[in-house]
Amino acid sequence: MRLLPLFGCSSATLLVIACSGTTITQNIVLSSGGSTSSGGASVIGGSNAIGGATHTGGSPTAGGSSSTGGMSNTGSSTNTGGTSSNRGSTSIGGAITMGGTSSTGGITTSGGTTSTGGTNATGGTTPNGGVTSTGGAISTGGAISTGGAISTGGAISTGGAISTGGAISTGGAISTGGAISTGGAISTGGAPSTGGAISTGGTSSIDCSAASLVKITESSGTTLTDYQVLVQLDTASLIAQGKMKPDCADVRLIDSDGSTELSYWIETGIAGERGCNQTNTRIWVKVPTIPASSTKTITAAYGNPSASSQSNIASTFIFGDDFNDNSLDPTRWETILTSQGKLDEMNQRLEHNSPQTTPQSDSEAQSVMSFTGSVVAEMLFKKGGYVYRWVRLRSQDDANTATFGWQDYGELSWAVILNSVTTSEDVIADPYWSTSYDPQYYLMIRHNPDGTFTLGLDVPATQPGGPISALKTFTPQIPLATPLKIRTYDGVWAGGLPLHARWEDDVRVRKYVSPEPTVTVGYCS
Ligand SMILES: [Ca+2]
Repeated sequence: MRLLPLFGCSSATLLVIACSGTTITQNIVLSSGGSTSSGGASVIGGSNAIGGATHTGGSPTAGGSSSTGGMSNTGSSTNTGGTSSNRGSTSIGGAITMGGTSSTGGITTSGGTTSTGGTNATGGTTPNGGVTSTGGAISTGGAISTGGAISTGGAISTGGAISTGGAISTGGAISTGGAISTGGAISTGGAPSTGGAISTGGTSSIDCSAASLVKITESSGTTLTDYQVLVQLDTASLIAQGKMKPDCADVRLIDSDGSTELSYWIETGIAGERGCNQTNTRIWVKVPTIPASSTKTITAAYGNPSASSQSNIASTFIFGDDFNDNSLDPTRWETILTSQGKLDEMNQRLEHNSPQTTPQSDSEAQSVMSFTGSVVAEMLFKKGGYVYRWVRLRSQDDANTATFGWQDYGELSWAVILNSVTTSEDVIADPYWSTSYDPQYYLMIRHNPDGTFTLGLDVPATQPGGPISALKTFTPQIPLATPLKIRTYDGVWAGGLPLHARWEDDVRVRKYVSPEPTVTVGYCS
């Protein structure tokens, strides 16, 4: 046994150093190597103190200039670390715990009523703060941090006033917090919230340096699973600010757990108007679960300069094909050709390339998959001149069908066929409109929850003859259990006028409820 110099010693303090193999049961502040040491009412350490396997402090405990805790370290009502204080594998603070200049927490650290870190404080795997927990000049929390009134934190920080329910939280990757939340990748918080990749709840919300907050509100009263949600993001601004790659390849959609990457697809649109580097980029994301009548928050994250695009139409939708690999996928499409009918996936789209013939040449593509329930089918479309064209969501026998139809000379009508009885009207009655202008269309066929169909088309202002926007709901009801497939048709005959490129692109089918979830995005200011 040897004695070390006292510092900060109270008058009644007795200093004892427990050497290796020795057990001391009273008034221990600094113990070197003993297997078990228990402090008395008041204990103050020397310049070097090394705890034994178990160290239990007295009422006030003050560490020396260097203090290393044992495997298990339980503080008293007051516990003050020295210049350098390293906790053991388990460290439970007393009513007041103050770290030294450098303080490294153990695997599990539970603070007392008041816990103040030193100049450098590194939390353990699971630090649990007390009523008040203040990090030092540099403070890195553990993987999980449940904190006191003030908590500066680790990867996940749930805590007191500023972590969870507390006042201030600066932090880790995820922080759920109190009145003020500053910080990590995700922070859900109190009145003001500044900071990380995601911030929810504050009066001022988000620092979008690495992500934007996407709040999804379900109001149909149904818990939605694998539901496709449209997130509209101003990527032009983010790219201009240097926060996102110019090709949007770094965009990731993260579920509300803060870590699960979700399938997404960035729509391109006609002439790229809905795509990357636009003020209203349309990103579709498949959300695994959206609880009924509630709001959940996911993240649109970005900013990784080495990221490559994960945009994928097939994994995001029930059914989807962007035709970008220039090889028609027989697991997704079956083709029906007559005469000299020709259908090719080329130029990153599905092209109808039948020549003008007698008899007429037909080319059709039909989805292998069929769809039941309430769904929306959407695509880009180009009629391509003096040909017959139609696009349908149809039963196998065509007796129950929702359809767009174009005559060879250009008249456009739409219809719903119920048990082979057709209800139709003209969208554009001018029989020469389509051959005169030949624009690109956005087409939509929706099988509504009540069994009716709504058809919609849009021609943007940038296209010949645009803008045109039309939406029509037909009254005939086709049961939701009826399996329907997407089918597109092109028919060419010898006597027609010159042909143009005829194609479909970005064909996809998604789920639908009414009303659809609303989505709001927290943009950077
Ligand atoms: Ca394409």
